[in-house]
Amino acid sequence: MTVAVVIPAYNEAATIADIVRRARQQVDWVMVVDDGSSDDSAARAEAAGATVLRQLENQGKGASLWRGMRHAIERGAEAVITLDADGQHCPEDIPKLLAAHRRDPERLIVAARLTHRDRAPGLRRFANGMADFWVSWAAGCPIADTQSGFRLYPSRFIRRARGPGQQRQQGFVFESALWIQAGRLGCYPIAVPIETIYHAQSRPSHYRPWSDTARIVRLVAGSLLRRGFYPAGLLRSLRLLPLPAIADEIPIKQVDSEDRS
Ligand SMILES: Nc1nc2c(ncn2[C@@H]2O[C@H](COP(=O)(O)OP(=O)(O)OP(=O)(O)O)[C@@H](O)[C@H]2O)c(=O)[nH]1
Ligand SMILES: [Mg+2]
Repeated sequence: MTVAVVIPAYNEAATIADIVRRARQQVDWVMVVDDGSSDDSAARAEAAGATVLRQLENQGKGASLWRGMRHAIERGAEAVITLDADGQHCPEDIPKLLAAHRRDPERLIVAARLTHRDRAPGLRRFANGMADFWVSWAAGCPIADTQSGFRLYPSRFIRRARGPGQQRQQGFVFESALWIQAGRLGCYPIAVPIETIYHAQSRPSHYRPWSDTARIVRLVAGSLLRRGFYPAGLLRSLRLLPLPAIADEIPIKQVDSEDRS
């Protein structure tokens, strides 16, 4: 199976080479999307063995992920694994995602930070718990750790999914939009548990708690409003109703655009 690892990077010179080297021990094809970094992330990634796609101006994590994912499937990848460049995701966990994909090739896989959750800062834990509830509701299926960027996407899903069109959707919110699309397409996510890692000395987060959370709230609110609050989705996300074998047939182009709400 041809698998590509796609790593979005914005000023990650401190960690990128180590992550690329470790990822290459698991998978031959590792791609870094450098998003207008002002440090030498791109050069370090290349020297460590990654293919580097460069964006001269910063476009956001979502836009970079989408570019890397499309690039990979256009060149024959059957699945794309995304992971962060800052050392919070261990490339050594990649085989767990691949094993889950072999068992269930149509579904998305999320590496969920379920072990040692107490290592995450309290506020972050609270925000992630809220996001899990609302995003799962809008997706109409239970999703553990919706804010984890360590995922496996089957190429069939990427071909059917819609990219981040508007500028406001190109950042972190895009990964939540993909969950909603996955629910609509019946590619219900499966979680594989991983460790929660927060390094004491790590750089400040690029996630902006207010504006990025507000974008996720708008995305979910717009999606729920358009579907009349989607009561079946709420019950399914809480495991009070079984998931349908065939997804609710809602064309992807009508969903997930906060700008149309
Ligand atoms: N391409 C691109 N990648 C980004 C951008 N902002 C963040 N990233 C990458 O996205 C990944 C996650 O960013 P973080 O800042 O660690 O955000 P987070 O992991 O959600 O938040 P924390 O839990 O606080 O670390 C890293 O690989 C970053 O380099 C961006 O503007 N463009
Ligand atoms: Mg991080």
